[in-house]
Amino acid sequence: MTSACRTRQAGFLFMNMLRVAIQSKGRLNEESLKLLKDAGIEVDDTKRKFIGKASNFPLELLYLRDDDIPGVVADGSADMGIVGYNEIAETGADVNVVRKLGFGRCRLSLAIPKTVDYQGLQWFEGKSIATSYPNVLRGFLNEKGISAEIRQIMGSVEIAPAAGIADAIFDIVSSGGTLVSNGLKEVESVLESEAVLISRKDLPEDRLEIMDSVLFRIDAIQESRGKKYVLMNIPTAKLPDAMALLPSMRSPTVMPLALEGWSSLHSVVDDASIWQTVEGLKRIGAEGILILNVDKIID
Ligand code: PRT
Ligand code: ZN
Repeated sequence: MTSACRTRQAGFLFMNMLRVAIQSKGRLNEESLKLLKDAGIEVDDTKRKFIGKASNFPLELLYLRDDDIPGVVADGSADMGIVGYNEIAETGADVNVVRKLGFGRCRLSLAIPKTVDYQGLQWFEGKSIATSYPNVLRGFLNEKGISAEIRQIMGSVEIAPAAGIADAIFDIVSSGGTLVSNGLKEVESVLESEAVLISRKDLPEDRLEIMDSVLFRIDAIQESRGKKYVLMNIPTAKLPDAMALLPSMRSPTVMPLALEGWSSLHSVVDDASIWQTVEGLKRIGAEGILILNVDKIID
C-alpha cells in the first residue's frame, strides 16, 4: 500500500501529513498562501491560529515569525517552510533549499550617508556598521579582508547613522526608498534574496510522496509564469515564416483548417515579447489571433 493510498483525501483522514511553516503576517504571508491556493491546496485562512489544516490535501500550516522558520524546519518540527533566502543565509540552518519562489525579492546591501564620497570597500575599514544580519555581514567582510565593527540591532537599522549609532548600515533593500528617505545611499549589494521553499533534510519516507506532489504543482505554476498561449489561422504556405517568429516555441501544434490552404497554429509564447510576436504574425497573414492566459504548464 503506498502512502497515497493510506492518505484518504475524500474523508479528510490523513495518516501522513506534511507540515509546512509559513510567515504568520508580514511581507511573505499573502504570497505564500496564494502559492498554496494556486496549487489547489485549500487552507481556511479566516480562522488562522497557530496551525491550519488544508481541507483537500494532506498538509497543515504552521504560522510563525519568519525568523523561526529555518530553525523549525532544520529540527524537524516542520517538514517544509517558505522563508526569505536572507534568513537561511543568516541562520545557516541545515535545510535543503528545494525551490526559488520568485516573490519577496530584495537584497542585503551596505549603505552609507549620501554625502560621503565613496571610492570603494576600503571606506568601511575601521568603521561601525549596524545590522540585523551580523553573520552574513561578517562573512562578507572577512572574504574582502575588511575589518569593521558590527553592531547588531534588531529593528529600524536605517536610522542608525543619523542617530550616531553606527557609520553605516547593512540591511534589506527593495525599492531603495527607505534609504533615500533616511539620507543614505546603497554602495555595495552583497546578497540577492527571494522567498524560497525549504525542506528538512531527514524528511520521513511516508511524507516524500506528499512533498513531491507539492513540488509538482508548484513547478507547473512557475513554468506558466510569463507565458501566453497563442492560437491563429495562417496560410499554410506561411507556416515556416510563422515558426521563425516564434523562437521560443516548443512542440508547435499545426492543424489543417476546412478551408484549403489554411492551417491553425497554436503555441506558447513569452509574455514579454507578445506584442512584437503578434504584430509580426499579422504582417505575414495570420488571422483570428487569440491570446490566452496560461494557468499551469505540466512538462
Ligand atoms: O514578524 P516577522 O518577524 O515574521 O516579519 P519581519 O518584520 O521580520 O519581516 P518582513 O515581513 O518585513 O519581511 C519578511 C521577508 O520579506 C524578509 O526576510 C525578506 O526576505 C523579504 N523582503 C522583501 C523584505 C523586503 N522586501 C523589504 N523591503 N523584508 C524587509 N524589507 C524592509 C527592509 O528591512 C527596509 O526596512 O523594507 C525596507 C526597505 O524597503 P525599500 O523598498 O524602501 O527599499
Ligand atoms: Zn522577522
